[in-house]
Amino acid sequence: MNRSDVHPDVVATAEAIATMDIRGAATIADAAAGALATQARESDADSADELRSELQKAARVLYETRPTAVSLPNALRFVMADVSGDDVDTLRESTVASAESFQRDLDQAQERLGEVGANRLRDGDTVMTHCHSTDALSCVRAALDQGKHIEAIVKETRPRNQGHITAEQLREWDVPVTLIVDSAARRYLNDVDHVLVGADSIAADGSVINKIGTAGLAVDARDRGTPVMVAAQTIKLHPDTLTGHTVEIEMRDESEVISADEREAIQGDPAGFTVENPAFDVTPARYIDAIVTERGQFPAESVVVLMRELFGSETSRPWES
Ligand code: RUB
Repeated sequence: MNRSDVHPDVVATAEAIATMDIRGAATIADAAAGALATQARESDADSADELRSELQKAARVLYETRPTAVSLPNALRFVMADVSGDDVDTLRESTVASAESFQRDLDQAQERLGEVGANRLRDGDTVMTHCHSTDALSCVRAALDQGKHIEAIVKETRPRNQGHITAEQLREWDVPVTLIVDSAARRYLNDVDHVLVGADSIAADGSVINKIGTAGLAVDARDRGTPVMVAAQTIKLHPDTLTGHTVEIEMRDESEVISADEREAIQGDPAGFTVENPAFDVTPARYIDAIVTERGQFPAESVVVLMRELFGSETSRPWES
């Protein structure tokens, strides 16, 4: 594909998503919508057809960054679905308006799901978090706004330590935080009232795809009798799973796990060893107590109904010609 038709700011956004300077499913969706608006606003296309082709190329560059969070393709779908115009200016304005309206809806959905999730949290509860999820934190924020005292045990989330971002945000809100290494989670599950995580994608069978380590945490939580709550806007529902597709799990570079120097130091035999770095895992529906969305709270097994209602059986792929 010729990337020269794609605005440099869009390419920069795509690179920031790929390198995780922009990360987290909702934030990625917001950035992708903003990038499509930039492409429309800054384009010097002479015709609507030319601008349409540029938008498709921009969507492709964004789509190809990270494979697991469905909020990215869903953002491209939602923005492009509301775009129309026979002349270039009308098309430009409608793209910008559609992207801005999508971004507004995203913010409102997060606020609304926070209120729903907060109703599950009681005054004095402790939550255990994994990774950094703005949807999950929205539930804590709303509970605090309701005047509840909430404490948190925060898993650091190797290899990229997104738990540190969660700890920082919670401390800004004056929430007492205990930071633990991932392998200490089971030890502390008796001390918490909820496991609270976000989602990158939710499949039609109710399984939740989230940061690697979520599935093991959920199994341990069930063993300990601690409820697992997933906070996820409906943009995390993966419509392709309605027709049997599975969700691709992103494999990331080994340098996130071990540096070249460390590898050198322990590589005794010439064949060396393999490093695997899957970024996400799949938690089956049976380990999840509730999925909290802006449309209310659902048992994981029933999200398929919501998915059909919101997406139907056919989904568009605006990044393809
Ligand atoms: C982030 C992650 C988050 C979800 C939900 O992974 O797994 O739990 O994306 O986040 P990464 P949000 O750091 O690899 O992007 O609720 O903010 O959408």
